[in-house]
Parts: sequence; C-alpha cells; structure tokens
Amino acid sequence: MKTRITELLGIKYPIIQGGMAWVAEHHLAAAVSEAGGLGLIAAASAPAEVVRNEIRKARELTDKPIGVNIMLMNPNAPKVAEVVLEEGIKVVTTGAGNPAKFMKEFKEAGVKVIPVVASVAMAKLMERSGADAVVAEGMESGGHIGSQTTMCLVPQVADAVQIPVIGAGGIGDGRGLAAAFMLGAEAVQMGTRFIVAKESIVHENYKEKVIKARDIDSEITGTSTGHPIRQIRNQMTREYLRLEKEGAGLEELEQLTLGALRKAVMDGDTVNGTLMAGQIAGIVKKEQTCREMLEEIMAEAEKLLGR
Ligand code: TUI
Repeated sequence: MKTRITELLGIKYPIIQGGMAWVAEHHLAAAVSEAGGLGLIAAASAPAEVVRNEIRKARELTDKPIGVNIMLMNPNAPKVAEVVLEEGIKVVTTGAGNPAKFMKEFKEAGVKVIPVVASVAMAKLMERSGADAVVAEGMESGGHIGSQTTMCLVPQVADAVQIPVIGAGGIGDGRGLAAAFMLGAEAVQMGTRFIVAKESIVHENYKEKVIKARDIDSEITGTSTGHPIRQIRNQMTREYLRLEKEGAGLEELEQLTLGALRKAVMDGDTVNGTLMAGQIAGIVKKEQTCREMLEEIMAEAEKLLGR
C-alpha cells in the first residue's frame, strides 16, 4: 500500500507508532520499524542525554528508519532537538504544542517534520511553517487530546492542506486503517494497540488493564487545567475528577499526577498510576508481537479496500 507517507518515510506499511511517554522506548520503536512501520522514541519529559541513549540502543536493534517524538511542553525540548540533529534522526513528530521555532533547523538538516495537530487551523499553520505532513489526532486518543473526533477532523484537515495527512485517534486494526484512508488519510498513527505489544516494556498490570478495558472505560481528566488527558478509569481518575468538580487548583491536582505515568508503566501501579489509553482499548484483546500486529492490520485493511 504505497502512499506519499510510505514514500516520504521509506517504510513498507503506512503505520506509525505513537510517541507515547515512557512507553515508546527503544525496544518498541525498533520492533515497529523492523516490522515495516515507523517506530518512534518518545522524548516526553526525559533529559536529552537519555533520549540520545535510547536512539543509540534502538539503532543496535534495527537499521530501518526510526523517528523521535518531541513533546513541546517539555522545557528540555530545544536540547532534545539538538540531540535529534546530532544523532542523525530523519523523522520527527511533535505533540502538545507548536514546533514552528524548530522547523528551519530541522528542514536544513533534511529532517522530516510531522506535527501532531488537533484542529484544521493548526494543520494549516503547520503546512505554512514547512511541515512535511501532519498527524490529525482525534480526541479518541489516549493521553493529551484536543476536542475534535477523528471522523470529523481527518477529512477536514485533508481538505485544508496539500501535504499528506496521517489519521490518529481510535484506530486499532485494519478496519480503522481502511476507514482513515476513506477519510483522506495516507497513513495512520496508532498508540493504544502497541502498549500491549510483546516488545513493549509496559508493566503486565497496565497491559492487562488495556486488554480488559471496555469502550466506556476511559475518562478525561484535566479539562479544568487546559490539558485534558484521556486515561483508563481508576482510583486516581475518580479522585482527580472529584477534586476538579470541587474547583481544586492546579497545584493540588498536580500532586495527584506527579510521576503517575511512570508508576503505571514501570511499577504496574494501576490504582494511583495514570493509565493513558485511547477509546479503542476495547478492541485490543491480546499481546502480540509488532510484526503480528502489523501483518494482521495490513491483511484486514487490504481486504476491506479491495486491493
Ligand atoms: O501530545 C499528545 N499526547 C500526549 S503528550 C503527553 S505528555 C503530557 N503529560 C501531561 C500533561 C501534558 C502532556 C501525553 N499525551 N498528542 C498530540 C497532541 N497534540 N494532542 C493535542 C495536541 C496539540 C495541542 C495543542 C497540538 C498543538 C496544540 O497547539 C497549541 C498551540 O501552541 O497552539
């Protein structure tokens, strides 16, 4: 299934792994790239030297292209960008902000820049700033989200820009990939399904929560802070939402979430941890290797698209 995205990135399948904080480390990124997709290392809030180390470790596992996701709310983002350039990374996706100030340097170094956007206006702005493609991410996604659904966002972004569009949010199998293509996408970005990959270092307790989750089991916390986060409901989200309803301030709310994603991913704390996952968790039923996932998704999508 050749598209402008598979050509641009030099990948076999039009599937990009989401830049999930803590989850998207070198084992997962390398496994997705080895299987024919684009694996990403998430810089998230990590120090730049940790990101450098992750890139080098991924390179020991694969010589296929890998990308880095830069989370723009991270004060270290400029240092991470330097490391990305020094290490010769050729694809960067960005999230939770506007990457315009990094664009010139990346473009000059031949780095493909693919911002994640949650609105048509942001997609147009990114195109004008020189982005090579955009990920149009609906609010079905896990983690930090916008307010538009994938079904509405993808076709509107596809109409508004000339650069290729990657659909994201609520996509977890071949049906989702085929649907995204029908909406005008030329690739998809998936996160939630990869959480439970065999190569994913996520704690078994967290994986089990994703596998057991139903359609209605995610909750959006942080609406009052301006940073809405989708995650699987647990004691932490119940407490957070109660505090939000009572009008708690940012500091009190932050106390609850400080280090909570690390607790969930690394320690398997499903009670106090932040279990970021998208609404599509309901269709994620088992652990599989990245290769099994990608081949299953592509076979299903190709059948549906009549190829
Ligand atoms: O970035 C994500 N998902 C994330 S980042 C993350 S780490 C985090 N943890 C706690 C608080 C905040 C972040 C967990 N999940 N997805 C991509 C995405 N980007 N979704 C929405 C946006 C976005 C939002 C606003 C992109 C641009 C934007 O524009 C802001 C501006 O500057 O105009």
